[in-house]
Amino acid sequence: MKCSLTTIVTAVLLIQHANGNRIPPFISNWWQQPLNAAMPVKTPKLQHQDLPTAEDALFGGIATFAHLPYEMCWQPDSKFDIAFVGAPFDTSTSYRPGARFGPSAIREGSRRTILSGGYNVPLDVNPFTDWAKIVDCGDLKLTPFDNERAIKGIQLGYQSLLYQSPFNEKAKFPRLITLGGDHTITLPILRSIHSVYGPVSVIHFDSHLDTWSPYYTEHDHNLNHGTYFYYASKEGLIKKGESIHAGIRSPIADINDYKNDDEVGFTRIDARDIDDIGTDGIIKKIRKTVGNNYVYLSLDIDVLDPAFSPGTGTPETGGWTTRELRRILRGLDGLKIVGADLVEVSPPYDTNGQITALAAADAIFEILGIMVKTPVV
Ligand SMILES: [Mn+2]
Repeated sequence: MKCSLTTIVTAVLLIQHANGNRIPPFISNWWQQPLNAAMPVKTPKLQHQDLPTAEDALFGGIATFAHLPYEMCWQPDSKFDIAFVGAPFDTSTSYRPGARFGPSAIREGSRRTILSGGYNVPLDVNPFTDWAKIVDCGDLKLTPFDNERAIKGIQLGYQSLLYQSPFNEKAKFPRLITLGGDHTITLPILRSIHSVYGPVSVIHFDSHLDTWSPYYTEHDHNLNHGTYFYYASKEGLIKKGESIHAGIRSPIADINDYKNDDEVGFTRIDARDIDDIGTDGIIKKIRKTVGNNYVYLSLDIDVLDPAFSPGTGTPETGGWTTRELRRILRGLDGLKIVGADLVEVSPPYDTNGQITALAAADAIFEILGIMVKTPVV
């Protein structure tokens, strides 16, 4: 059969944005560039300013978090204040795998956010256009065949970013927001964080304790997404008694699990506590626990009820809503957040409405806002 294929697709968005003067130079240089520089030469009727820019491409382009510029962050001359990095690792998962696809899912879930439209009303900040240079470094390269190698790879990759120069004098070290990945990734991250800040308070949003002691031996072979805090505590990476879980509700063997959790060094807020003390009571308890310490914030998306985050490895009913979680996160405004991760997004179990990916992206939007508002020096 003879076919004639003559399909011509031309789509040019003639939208001009006139708010460039609010954008710091390191961003405006990037996002006001025409997407196709060759276009004006061949189409004389179009003016440069009529051409579509990256800002117009809400649903186009290669996904970075919130359309942030992609940066080759491991290059020696790379400078940034806050960077996103993906850790696509899920081979220490105990139940449903798939979180290796979390980083790309979260970036897809963040497409709705654009840099100039990123004003956070309750926090009164647009994190993207404030003082900080924020970039997306892409993902760490992690093998699924050798967990020990992958865990070392996370620490190596993360730590080398941590020691890059900040772009702005307001920061002493760059700060990273890691997109997981199963929760095991938090251990090599905390090892890196410790090399800069010493022991830190951890604010851990999760339905699970993740402090369980290894069942069989003390070797790293039993390092998994339910035991990493046991190791972190044992290695002296966290401030014992000044770290806290929020949203706990998973099944436990018996009350000894909580006793073990006490020994590992955590205070607990159960998910159901919200019925008695509300979001404000939860915020107060978190702030009282961590005080003025350096804080590492680790957020397992299963802290949300599965109605709001079905796409996760180990869902537990009876969790918080997205609105409640976002309010609690904003309540941490002013704390010295030295780094954060959002883990356990498993897109194979998400809906085709991307509920989980959206919740993850928006939770990060709140965290990013408070990180920008409070530089850590
Ligand atoms: Mn969990």
